[in-house]
Order: sequence, then C-alpha cells, then structure tokens
Amino acid sequence: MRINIDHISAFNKEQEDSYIDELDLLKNRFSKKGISIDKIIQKVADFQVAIPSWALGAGGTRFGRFSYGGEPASLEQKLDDIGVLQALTKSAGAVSLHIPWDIPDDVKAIKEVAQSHGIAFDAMNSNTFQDQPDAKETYKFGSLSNTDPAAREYAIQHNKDVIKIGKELGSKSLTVWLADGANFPGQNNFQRALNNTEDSLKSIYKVMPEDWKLFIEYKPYEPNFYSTVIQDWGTSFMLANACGERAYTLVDLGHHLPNTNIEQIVATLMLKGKLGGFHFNDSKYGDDDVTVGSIKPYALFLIFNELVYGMKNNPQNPGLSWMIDASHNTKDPLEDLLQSLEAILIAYIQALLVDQKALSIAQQEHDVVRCQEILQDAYRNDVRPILKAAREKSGAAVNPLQAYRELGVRKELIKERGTKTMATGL
Ligand code: PSV
Ligand code: MN
Ligand code: MN
Repeated sequence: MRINIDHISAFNKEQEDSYIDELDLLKNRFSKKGISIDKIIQKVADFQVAIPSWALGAGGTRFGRFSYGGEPASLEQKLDDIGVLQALTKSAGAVSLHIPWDIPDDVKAIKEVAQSHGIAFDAMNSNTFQDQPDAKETYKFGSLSNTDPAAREYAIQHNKDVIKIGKELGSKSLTVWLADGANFPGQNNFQRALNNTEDSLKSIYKVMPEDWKLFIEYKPYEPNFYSTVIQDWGTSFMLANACGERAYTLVDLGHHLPNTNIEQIVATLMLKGKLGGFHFNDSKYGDDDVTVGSIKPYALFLIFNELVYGMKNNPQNPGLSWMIDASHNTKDPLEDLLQSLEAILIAYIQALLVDQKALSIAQQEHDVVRCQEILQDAYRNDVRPILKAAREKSGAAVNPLQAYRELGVRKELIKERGTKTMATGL
C-alpha cells in the first residue's frame, strides 16, 4: 500500500481551515511574550524521528505473540510500512535497523526501496544479547564483558560486521545496548566486567569510520536482575569518554529506575556535549516500551524542555539521533507509532513555548511559584493546531491517524500480506 500526495491533499482538503482560528489565538497569545509560532511550526516540520525495524509487528512478551494481520514479513515490507508513516506524518524519515534481525540480502535493492519512500538509515543496532542458530560462541554469560576472550572477540566482530553493513547502507552511527550482567551476587567480578567492556568498546570504536558516532545505551536491569554492566548514564558516560570524542551516551526513557529525574540527566549530558541518541517510549513500572506520552506526558514535557534548552544553548552537543523504541501486543503497530509520533511532537511544541527569558529571570529572583507557572503556562495548551500547521507545511496529513483509518491502510495490508503474518525479529 502506497500513500501518495493525492491521498494526502484530498484528506487535508476535507479538513481545511478546521484549526486556523485556534492557531490564530495561539499566535496572538504567544507573540505578546515574543514567541513566534511561525518559527515553531518550521522547527516541528523539520523534526525527524527514526522508526526501529522491530516496532512494525505487533510486539510481544515472553508469554507470547499475537499477529495483528498484515505484518511485514521482510525488510522491504518493513520499509514500506515506514513509508506509510512517512507519507502520513513527514516526520518518520528514517529507519533504525537491528542486525541480525534485518540483514539486507541485496543492499542496492534495499537502498532503492528506502529512497523511494524518502527514508534514510539512522543508527545501526547490534545484537549480542541472544545466540544465533549458527553461533560459534555463546553470550549466555556476557558478550563484550565476557570473561572468555573468544566470546568477547566474537561480539566485537559482530559489531564490526554491523558497521560494515551500515556503511554500505549509508548509516552514520552504531548503537550498542548490552544485556551483560549477573543474575546473582558473586557471579561476576564487577571491575573485570567493566574493564573488559571498556576494552571491547574501544576496539569497536577504533574501526568506526571517521564520520561515524558510537552510542552507548544503558539500562539498570533486565534481562539480568542482580547487576548490569552498563547500568546507568554515569557508566555509559565514563565508557564514552574512554572511547573518544565520537562516542556518546544514549538515553532510553524506559531505562531508569522509578522516579529517576531523567530531565536532569539530559541536561547534564548536553552540558558535557555527550548526549548522542535518544529512545522514546513510556512506562509505568520498568522498560515497558509502551506508547510515548500514554502514561507520563508531563514528565515527557519536562524532558523536552531540557532537550530544547540544550539544543539552543549547548553547541558542544551534537544533533541528536531520535528514535521511537516502543512495541507491544495489543494495538495496530502503525497506529501505535502514529500515536507516539503525535505525543513526541506535542511535547516538543509545548517545550518550545516555554518563555525561557522569563524563566531565567524568575530563577534568578528565586520566585519558585513563578517558575512553575511559566512551565505550566506552556504545558497547559492544546498545541495541536500548531502541529497541524506544521504537517500541512511539510505535505503531511493534518490528522495522520484519522487519515490512516479513512484510507483503510490496515485492511489493505491484510489483503496484500494475509492475516497470519508475523514480523521478523524480536
Ligand atoms: C532492550 O531493552 C532494548 O529495548 C534496548 O532499549 C535497545 O535499544 C533495543 O532493545 C534494541 O536492541
Ligand atoms: Mn532502547
Ligand atoms: Mn529497552
């Protein structure tokens, strides 16, 4: 199923002007504070989030997977699905591939499919958390941290292979997330595991092309429940510094213990020029990977407030690699991703509405109440008219989810691919 410009303009025509009055109200209100809604519209129209290749099937848990019907059965079909998201939103112009789940058989052909949808190849993800059927070494007791040099070398080589594939595709970064850790006290020597990990990461970093970045992702627990080698941002930051200038920390919203102040982590990393990648999702308990903004939208806004501040004030920090890292069992995966994209852009707009000058003065004057009011004055707006204007500007559907349903995309995909398909990977 291909969505073309005619579908979008016909849909937008029906919606014409439905949001203009509300947009004008917002423009008037915020121009008094010296905030230009037109500039915000442009920023939002430019914002691109990568879609991970593993989010296009109805995900699952270790208790089972249930097909949604019409799921992509190949990398080409996954790119086609991202093409649908991109045509509807114009903010999903990249894919983040997982190797070996998505090894392209024919690189040239895959590049052509991606290009035809306007999709770029964002960060490559290596996988040393499960053994593949033909594996020569096992990761059962760790990969880059393993006490066995042969297992370590095997995991290093896998990352080198991923870089090679990424180079052919035109990607410019590698994300490393390790499951390495221990389930029981005494199982691992913490210092040895950390040293091994640092040495292994350095070997990978050394072969990375000059224009590539390495993103080091952290996570406090799961699948190991006693200790994880790269458990927090401090460990990731330390390893990134040890590797070199082009190594960065990657923040995944679900990879924190309850109540962690993620916005403060973001601010600290950006100040130090070391925030490289960002994975969006939401959670109630742990690494739940549910739809962005579905549970803690105010927390997402506060995080975006720091991201926006950092993007403006921290030239030492590179442009970020944004990705949605969410997938689960019960929704149409494409509808779910549309909801996540919507939540991301809404939080971004709300953060752009924060009157930073007034906030800085209130902070200086220790007017705590005013500080809170300023943040909430930005948050407590229905900013969807701004988002619709940005979408209209970039040639997207003003309401992508509604357009998706009205165009009957899932029905079409089921017709093309069948009801029993199951996405590869996971
Ligand atoms: C595992 O927690 C995980 O969700 C990490 O967030 C990675 O980014 C992802 O899997 C893919 O390896
Ligand atoms: Mn992640
Ligand atoms: Mn995760």
